[in-house]
Amino acid sequence: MLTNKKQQQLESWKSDDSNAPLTTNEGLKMAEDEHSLKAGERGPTLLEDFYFREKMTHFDHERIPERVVHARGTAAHGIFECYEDASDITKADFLSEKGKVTPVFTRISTVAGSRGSADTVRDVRGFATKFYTDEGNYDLVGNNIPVFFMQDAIKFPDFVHAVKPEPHNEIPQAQSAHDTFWDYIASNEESAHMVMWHLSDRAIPRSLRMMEAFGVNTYRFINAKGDAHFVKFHWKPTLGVHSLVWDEAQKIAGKDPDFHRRDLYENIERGNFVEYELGVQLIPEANEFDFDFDVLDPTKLWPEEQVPVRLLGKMTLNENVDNFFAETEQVAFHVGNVVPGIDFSNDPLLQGRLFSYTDTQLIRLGGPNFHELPINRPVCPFHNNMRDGYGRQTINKGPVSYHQNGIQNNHPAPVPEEEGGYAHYEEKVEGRKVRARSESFADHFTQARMFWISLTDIEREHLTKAFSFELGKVERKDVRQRVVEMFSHVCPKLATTVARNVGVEPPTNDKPVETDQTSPAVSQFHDPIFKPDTLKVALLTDGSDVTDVVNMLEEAKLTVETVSATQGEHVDETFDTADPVLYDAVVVAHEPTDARMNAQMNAFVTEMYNHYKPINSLHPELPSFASDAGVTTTLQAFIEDVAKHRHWDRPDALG
Ligand code: HDE
Repeated sequence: MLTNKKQQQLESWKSDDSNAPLTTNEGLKMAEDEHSLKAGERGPTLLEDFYFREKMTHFDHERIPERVVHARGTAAHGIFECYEDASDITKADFLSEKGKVTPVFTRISTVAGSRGSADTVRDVRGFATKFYTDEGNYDLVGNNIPVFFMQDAIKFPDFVHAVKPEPHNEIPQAQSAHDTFWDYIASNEESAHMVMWHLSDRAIPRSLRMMEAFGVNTYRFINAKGDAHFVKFHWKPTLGVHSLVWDEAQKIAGKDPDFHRRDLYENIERGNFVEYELGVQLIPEANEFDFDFDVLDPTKLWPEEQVPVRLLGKMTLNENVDNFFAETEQVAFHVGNVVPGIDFSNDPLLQGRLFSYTDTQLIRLGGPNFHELPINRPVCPFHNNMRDGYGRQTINKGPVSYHQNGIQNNHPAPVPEEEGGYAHYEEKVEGRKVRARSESFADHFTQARMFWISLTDIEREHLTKAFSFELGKVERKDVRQRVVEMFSHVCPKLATTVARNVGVEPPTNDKPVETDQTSPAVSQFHDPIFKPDTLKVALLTDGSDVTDVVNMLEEAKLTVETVSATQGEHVDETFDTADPVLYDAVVVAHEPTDARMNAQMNAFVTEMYNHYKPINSLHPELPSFASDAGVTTTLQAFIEDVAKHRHWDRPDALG
């Protein structure tokens, strides 16, 4: 098991209770934990029972508010390794030396659902990383979609109210397919670009290990000479970008609501460590106005063809948490946690986020000392004159808690910039105080259309279906009509198809916004990475030994589970506990032993077919399919098919 500086720090906070006597929180050993103290065996419980009181009081208080957004998440520890000295663009120390290793903790989340909601809902995924650098904690708090629903943070509470379950009946959970979300969209055209991504397959990832992530907001890099670049951050998964299909995603939400967190946890436990490369897009400050979008507008991406991504290093998630609450739940990210060499831009969404993250931790984690929780502590020393408050742990010595002071020779003392002290970038700013938005933020459809016309046919088909599903769930006809009208500016044909599917009039507008600009990089099929590694195969057997087949598949780095009618020595799951939606591919190893098993196998394989997944049969009896795309009879051919994930050339598939 790998350890790092942060892991070592956390060790001192860990408690191994496995062989320990039971005590109170004061350390008193207890002789009993079955019965409360009573006046007589059938009598009332006595107030004197300090252990009962302590146990019950602690229990009564063991819930904290869930995150107002991103409540459902999962996390892992890891390391970030720097590829090269990037001091030409930033003086950030963790990016200054080839091979330099920094401990990290990454939490990946859905946005709208509550803590107990399902993993595979259609939603944006949050992707927040805390780098425990030698210069203090740096938090990169991003999403798996490169743009956002709005341009100004003041609209965030409205948007979140609209997407969350409706307030009168708390329905639906973790879904955008309802009236208030789509009413918000139709009333706020700046969301058009983000909605196109939200309806794309990016919003239903196959695995948290197989999605890109983005910093979204525009930040600044500053080097030691004081040169500044605008910067956008990217995470690129080494397993490639892959998605579920919608029918499958919905079924998984019931069959295994923990599908994504289980996949992440189990793969790390198996030693299949999870890798993402960190990249940056850079625009020198001098070129701020050279683009047909405003570099500060968070509803716009910087096409990778115009501003290439430079890779700076790789993150490897290699260790699961020991305790979900202490680590995953109590971790507190903040976009304002930066290190020298990284600064902010005037992106109005980012500016608002800078306020919100500390503010929300104060209520969620109960006071101003959340930075002292083990998971949040930096690995470098920290000293200042902030004192007291709920749950304070540090025991500051001496009489001084103020600056300037003479008693301690003015310590803790500020550090000059040349010696590593953080100094804000001295951007010149002037303007009138106005509640307004720049005219350069006014175009809401060009990049939405650019996204649409850059997708492959399959992606466009999925997006059209997603639109029809989502709007199909909207009860108010006028909302459906307004959405169709709005998206006619992206593509009148798309809007007309959706209008027909959801029973409203075709849009009156028949001309899309004028652009033929494409950005092939936005398609997840552009330059795809296809590997069989870690994909999960169901091996349908009659219960007998299939070690040879398992070995061969595992040699190809696949994960294999045997499925049969009943539990047994060579069986991992039964047809009762397994389900085709939980696997990437299926091998039928044996003939069914009876009619019931025949029906179970056929149902299993047919579902895999409907979701475009590779199918292999080592015996000739298979249901007959109209297309043999991704249907093989040798394991070698099957492994190649699995690497490709889905086989779309199945016109009769229902998924
Ligand atoms: Fe967040 N966001 N956000 N957000 N966000 C929170 O902070 C907020 C935005 C993101 O795993 C909250 O600790 C505002 C964009 C992630 O713990 C809160 C605005 C992006 C996480 C908050 C945004 C994000 C959060 C809730 C608009 C992608 C989960 C709990 C101006 C770049 C972090 C918390 C974790 C969490 C505010 C928009 C990413 C309320 C005001 C854009 C990944 O502070």
